[in-house]
Amino acid sequence: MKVAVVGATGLVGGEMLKVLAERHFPVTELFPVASARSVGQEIEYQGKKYPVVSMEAALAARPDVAIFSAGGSVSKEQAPRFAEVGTVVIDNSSAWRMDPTKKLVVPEINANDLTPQDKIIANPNCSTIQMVLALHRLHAAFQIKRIVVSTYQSVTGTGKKAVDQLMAERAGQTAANPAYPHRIDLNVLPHIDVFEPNGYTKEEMKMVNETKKILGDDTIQVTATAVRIPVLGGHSEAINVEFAREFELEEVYRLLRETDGVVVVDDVAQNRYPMPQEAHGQDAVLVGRIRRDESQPRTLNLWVVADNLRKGAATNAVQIAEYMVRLGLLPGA
Ligand code: 2RA
Repeated sequence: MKVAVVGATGLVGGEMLKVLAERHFPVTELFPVASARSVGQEIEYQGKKYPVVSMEAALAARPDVAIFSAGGSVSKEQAPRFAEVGTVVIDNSSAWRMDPTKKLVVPEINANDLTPQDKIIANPNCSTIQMVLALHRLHAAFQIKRIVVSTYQSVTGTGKKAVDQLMAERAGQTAANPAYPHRIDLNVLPHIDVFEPNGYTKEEMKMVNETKKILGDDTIQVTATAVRIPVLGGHSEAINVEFAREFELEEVYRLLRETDGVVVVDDVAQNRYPMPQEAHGQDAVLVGRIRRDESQPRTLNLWVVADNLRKGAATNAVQIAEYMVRLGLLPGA
């Protein structure tokens, strides 16, 4: 496979390269793409150095697959150009996620919807991926009515600038080029992405809208509060979910244990519950603190943690590419 990684010098791009190598994706030629100021730099992939190339050079090479993680405006403009030359684009930005003509895919849930006609495939938002992966088998069994979710998100979701800000503040310095409008170390910001006219942030509305699209059910009600915390390892979520049908807790445990990509970490007697430090570097979505909401019927509380750069971004994208290879849906397959 000829593979282009667009946004190769970013945090997610770096993780994409790591995950492609770890999962032995059949890369025959690699085109790491970044902005003009990075062209000519080298990146390492499986012990070999590759020059960072321009968008035009990658496009001219007509890769079989291009994994984009370079922001919405780049994707909006460039993904159709790659699709036109026959490349399958897997896009990690929000540009195409809610486009009704594009699939929004978490492979364990809806990869079966992919067809040879899908040339631009959207990778969902990190905080949505981990939530729907934890909930989709429960939805099939008990029918979700409403989700109330609060997130505790790692600064890696913002990118290198935010990691630098956190580390500078932790070292007692002021960040030269801060990513956030406030200090993040020793602080908590109820603000991720921009505010919308309805008072919610874009991140919160992504959780509302993407959940319905991935689970294929517009009746699911979702309300979200997305919060940035001074953590590096992964995103955490407190999820309160109300079902239409009654459930037994034993059945919930069984379904979660049987869910591909989910690991139940729930032994409070031993102080075992998911934490970002533990999720860091793993592909699994960790689920714990599983308990009935005693304040209302048919309602469950969960605590869900995942490495947002891996299952929340790179791993999910590479899994989509693997699926396309397996089904012979990539041009070079
Ligand atoms: C964040 N959800 O954590 C974003 C990254 N896609 O800011």
